[in-house]
Amino acid sequence: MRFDDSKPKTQNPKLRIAALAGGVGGAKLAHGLQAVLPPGALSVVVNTADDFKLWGLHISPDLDTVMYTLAGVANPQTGWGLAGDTWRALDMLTQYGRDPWFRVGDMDLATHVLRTQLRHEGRTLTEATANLASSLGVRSHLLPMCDEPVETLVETAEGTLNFQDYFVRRRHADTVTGVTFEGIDSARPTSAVSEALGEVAAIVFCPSNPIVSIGPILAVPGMLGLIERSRSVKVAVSPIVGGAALKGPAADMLHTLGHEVSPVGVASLYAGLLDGIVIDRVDAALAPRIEELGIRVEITDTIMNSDADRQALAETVLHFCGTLGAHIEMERAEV
Ligand code: FO1
Repeated sequence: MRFDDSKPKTQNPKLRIAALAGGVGGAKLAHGLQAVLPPGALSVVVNTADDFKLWGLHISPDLDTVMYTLAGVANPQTGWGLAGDTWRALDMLTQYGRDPWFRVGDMDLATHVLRTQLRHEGRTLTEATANLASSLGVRSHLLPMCDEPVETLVETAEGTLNFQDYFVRRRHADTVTGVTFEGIDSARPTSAVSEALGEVAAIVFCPSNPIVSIGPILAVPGMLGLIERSRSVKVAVSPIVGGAALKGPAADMLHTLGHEVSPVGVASLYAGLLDGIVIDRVDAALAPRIEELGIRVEITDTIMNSDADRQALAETVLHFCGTLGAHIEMERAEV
């Protein structure tokens, strides 16, 4: 069994790209980037603050969403879980009188069982992830943001809720008045993450929720310094299009936490870190306000309904990085 697969291996570091991603939206762009870049050129740093324990298993929803998407085996309807999965284990739990509120499929269960076993054997989350991803044939480097446990907690009128409790069990219906990342003070970027963000041509902030998906990655002590010191071009793709989120509760959360629900609000959250931001055509009129923040703007179609959309957006992002000074080598995408 090999556990060193998390190290970026492409020869020339200038040709490497790092992406920061949460779940479904981030996974789609990462998939497009993987398709247009040479094998091994992409490292994806993934949020792990959504991780939690269920039925005694270590579940890493965002890592699994990105892993299944990059492996081409994700459920196309939900974006999370596996295509063609079945629910017999959950049916059995129901027979035992338990509430299977978190829909773990039978094949997905194997991922959580093996991750939990690898962790019990003393492997870090980074090592366990590399093992799972390489077994599925993922040709990019899938990197947890840190190896220490971090847990997103949301403040609501019902009290403080664990993220999955808020997001899945309660269907993100509660108004969020605060967000904290428990355990973040003890977290550190892993050596694989430091290396991946160090000498790269570009760092891409995927269109994931800026508060609860990209937010925890940036909150890991030392992460901002790594990004700031990296001499790469830094570009984000706005997850807010026409005043709404591409998926999930990002728009409501931005609003209740006092941010503008627009690409301007997203750009303001990342201000000081970004060279550029890619926004949707429907938000074109906002470009001058973003440029006032010292952030260059690229306008394109950002909704990814197909593999072709993912690759087209990835190519636009990489060309934009090129106009901002990054040297990037693409290869013809496999469709
Ligand atoms: N999201 C849901 O909305 N409902 C589910 O039952 C659910 C199950 C699930 C199982 C495994 C997995 O890896 C992800 C799963 N997700 C589910 C998605 C996930 O919890 C969220 O999308 C992310 O945490 C937010 O990025």
